[in-house]
Amino acid sequence: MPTTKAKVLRILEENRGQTISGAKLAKALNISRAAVWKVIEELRNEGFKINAKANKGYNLAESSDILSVEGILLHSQNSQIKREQIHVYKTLESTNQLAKKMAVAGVSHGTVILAEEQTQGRGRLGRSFFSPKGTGLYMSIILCPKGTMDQAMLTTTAASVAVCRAFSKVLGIDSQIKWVNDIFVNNRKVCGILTEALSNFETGSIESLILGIGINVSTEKNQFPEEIKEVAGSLREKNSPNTVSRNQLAASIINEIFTVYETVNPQDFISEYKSRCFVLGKEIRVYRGLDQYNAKAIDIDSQGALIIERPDGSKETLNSGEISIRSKTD
Ligand code: BTX
Repeated sequence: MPTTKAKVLRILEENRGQTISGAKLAKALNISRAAVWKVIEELRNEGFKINAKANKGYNLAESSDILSVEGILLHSQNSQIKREQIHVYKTLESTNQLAKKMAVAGVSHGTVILAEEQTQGRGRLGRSFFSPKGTGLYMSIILCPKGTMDQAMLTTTAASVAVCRAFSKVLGIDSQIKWVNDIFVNNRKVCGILTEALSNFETGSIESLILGIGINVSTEKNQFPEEIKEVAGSLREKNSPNTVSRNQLAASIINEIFTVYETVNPQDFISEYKSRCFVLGKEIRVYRGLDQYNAKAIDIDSQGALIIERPDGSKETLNSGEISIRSKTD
């Protein structure tokens, strides 16, 4: 059941930018005007930009961009996602970490965890993901597939395509994929995806997949730590006229992920993955554990694995690992 605060927020979100009188809110929710005022103050304290005009009422500013269950539900066309499956936090060490705990505790397929900031955002291979407050989207989706590790790889591939589709639909931004699952806009990494699997050791089957998605939405260039300044980028500049909220972007990504996840024929999204994958045809350096070597990226197979050709002409299929594109001088 939504709380009174959630109900007030929903009405404000539905009427974003428009002023609604305290009396109207009070009547719609069957509470007193004083109770409305109290809830508005609580929301303001949480960071929502709510303007109050004497004798007119309240309005949620177009520029208010705080993550909320209400905001996500409002933009979510996916009837599968239920209010109780969306969890929004101010701060977490890592959304993937909490998602794992929740998956072990048995939460349902489709549960989503988001945070305004992560203090220990995780990347792949023990790396970290810079996750500053309020300017990014850091979320984890718990999926309970019925299958093996192959499907885990395919799910990651599908998620990359889903994120690109959402960027295109809600922001009109064209994005490219660097195998395995980094998303680039204007040659800069704006998104990383970390998929972690919880498997049953006895049967070898996957009990749940944690799909972690980190996006720099409006993190400014000078905010990024020195070591990633030349690589990292954001979807939009701070204060840009683009009024798409992070709630809207999150809802679109969730929606696209469920759509591709349920695709009967994976080749539909594999072909899109390939067309967005900018490493194909390029000379690359492959890093696998302690081993590293040169190769050429040739193709993506039906499971999302990278097919490479080594200088001696032999071909190899990479199911995991790390690559970088070589410059002519490497
Ligand atoms: P990755 O290992 O491919 O990327 C991490 C590497 O990318 C870092 O070593 C650094 O070089 C660079 N990097 C770090 N932070 C950023 C950033 N904000 N933007 C661009 N480049 C960066 C990619 O791992 C997977 C990242 C998943 C992050 C999500 S956020 C929600 C979920 N929770 C969690 O802890 N992780 C996932």
